[in-house]
Amino acid sequence: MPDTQQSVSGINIKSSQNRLLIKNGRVVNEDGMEDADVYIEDGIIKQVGRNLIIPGGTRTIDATGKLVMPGGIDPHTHFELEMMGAKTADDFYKGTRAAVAGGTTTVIDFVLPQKGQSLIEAYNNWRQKADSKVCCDYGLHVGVTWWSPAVRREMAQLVAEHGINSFKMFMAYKDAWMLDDYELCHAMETCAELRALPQVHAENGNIIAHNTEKLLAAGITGPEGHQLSRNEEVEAEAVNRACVIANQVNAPLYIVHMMSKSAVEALRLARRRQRQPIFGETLAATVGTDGTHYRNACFRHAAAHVLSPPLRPDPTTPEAIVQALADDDLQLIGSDNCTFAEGDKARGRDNFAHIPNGVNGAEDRMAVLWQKAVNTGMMDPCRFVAVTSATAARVFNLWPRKGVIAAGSDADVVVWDPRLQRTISASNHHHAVDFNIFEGQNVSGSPQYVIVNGRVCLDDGNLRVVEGLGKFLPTRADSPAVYGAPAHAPAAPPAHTPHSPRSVTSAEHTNGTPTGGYEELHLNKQLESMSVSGSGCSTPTGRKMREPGQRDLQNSTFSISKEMEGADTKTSVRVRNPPGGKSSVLW
Ligand code: URQ
Ligand code: ZN
Ligand code: ZN
Repeated sequence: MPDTQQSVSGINIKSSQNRLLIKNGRVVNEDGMEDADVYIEDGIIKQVGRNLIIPGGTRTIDATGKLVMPGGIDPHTHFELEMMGAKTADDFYKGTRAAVAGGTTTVIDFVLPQKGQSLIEAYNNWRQKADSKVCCDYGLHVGVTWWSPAVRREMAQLVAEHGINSFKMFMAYKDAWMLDDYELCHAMETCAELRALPQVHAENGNIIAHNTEKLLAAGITGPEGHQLSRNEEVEAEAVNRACVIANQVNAPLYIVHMMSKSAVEALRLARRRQRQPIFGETLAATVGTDGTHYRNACFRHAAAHVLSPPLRPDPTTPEAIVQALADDDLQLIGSDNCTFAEGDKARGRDNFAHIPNGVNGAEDRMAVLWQKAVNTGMMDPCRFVAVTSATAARVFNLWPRKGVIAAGSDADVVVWDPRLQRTISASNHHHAVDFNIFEGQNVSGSPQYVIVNGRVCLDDGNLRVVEGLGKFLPTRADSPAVYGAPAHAPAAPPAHTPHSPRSVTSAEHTNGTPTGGYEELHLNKQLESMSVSGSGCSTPTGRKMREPGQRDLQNSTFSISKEMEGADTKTSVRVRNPPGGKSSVLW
């Protein structure tokens, strides 16, 4: 079909492009798979099923042998970000173009105000940078990079008036964006009061600053110093501390870019003991490469891998992280796409602490995970959909508009060819940099078609994005995945119950009556939370995170090869995996 529409201004997509039928594919959602056709009209999925009645003139895509999945949601990007004296190479056009090429149809970027800057002003700047450029829908998190009563008021305004439901706090980047523990308490508590989700970058910024001074004084100035200044312990300590702070102020928590086995272990323990949910996000970089690259003799190569927290030299890390994703010890995978040109990375040639932090990942996130997780049999396609799309939609309150193939949802769809082989390379990727941290990796499985709001933007491998096609997605606070059932639901206690300490009366002092004050309340909460502890994450209302719409990894077995080859004649398969999410995948 010829492409007739390249600009979104006065959009006038041909009527045949308004109607699309994806036929003969296998629809994959987080909770199961079925052989079904998908009919799309005017950017919305209208029907999913067999023997659909379709108007004439509808374009048909034959998805025989392909998987039809919800478009990816990348919960962590940095497009057009200025940091460490440089600006990221991928702007909102090039970054979302790369994301769409890889099967991602929604990104959530971070507004990062400078210390002292108005959060609203920074938010408006981001909207201005993004709105006319994005090739797919996007949402925003806002960084709380300094603290004052004015910041608190602006957080409330952002939630009430600007569609923000998550705020990122930094425990690293001392003297730039870092908050101390007192400020973290206030910021997380404010999030809980607003029923927004606090996010943290978990690394101990003071230890990093101290280690950096010592390394530089010892003459270690190259990129290997970056990793040495912030080892696993530095990350794991901050993960634990962030969880403790969240627990103290009775807030849920989302930990971004978890990079190490130690950090995941700290998270696993915290998820067991805490009442409020904690979500762990890892990155494509973490599962797709490792920290041995910091020792590469070529500065350009090593510096291109610098991000924070760093990649780990322990070669067992990528597989352990994939396993954690499969086991629900981690819940999401993002890209943290934050690309810098070679010249900008070179700012740190004589001092690793000046190398701008960030790597690519928006384009290859899904293919890299598919290769490492599904092709190895560690994860089935449903869990793949959960960690690349559906869980982000739930956590950030975009579900079921996004993250699911269902009638009524936005037509953000990937037709995934599990047999499509390609080699990842900077020579053919769509990022604005000439380096790719996954260079030379062969992957089997990539998108053949990517549909963004009903428009075919990757068409049998040909990328035809439209600058400005995407829209800003306001995200409502009080996400049910974070704060439990809506307030009107019966029998659910308020999800966020602030501690209500009261002072001891003089009568109680004299006769020794138990006070029922803060400590007792706190203990009761801990006892209650123990009663719902287990492998899954529990919501504040005490129910398990996994709901009817979500699959249960603990009870599933699955063989995709049989399904795809048609050996099994069932048209609908509920996925069943043994504990640990293992499945036998034999392509
Ligand atoms: O810390 C981050 O998320 C951004 C600002 C920089 N990228 C990175 O190194 N992770
Ligand atoms: Zn960060
Ligand atoms: Zn980031």
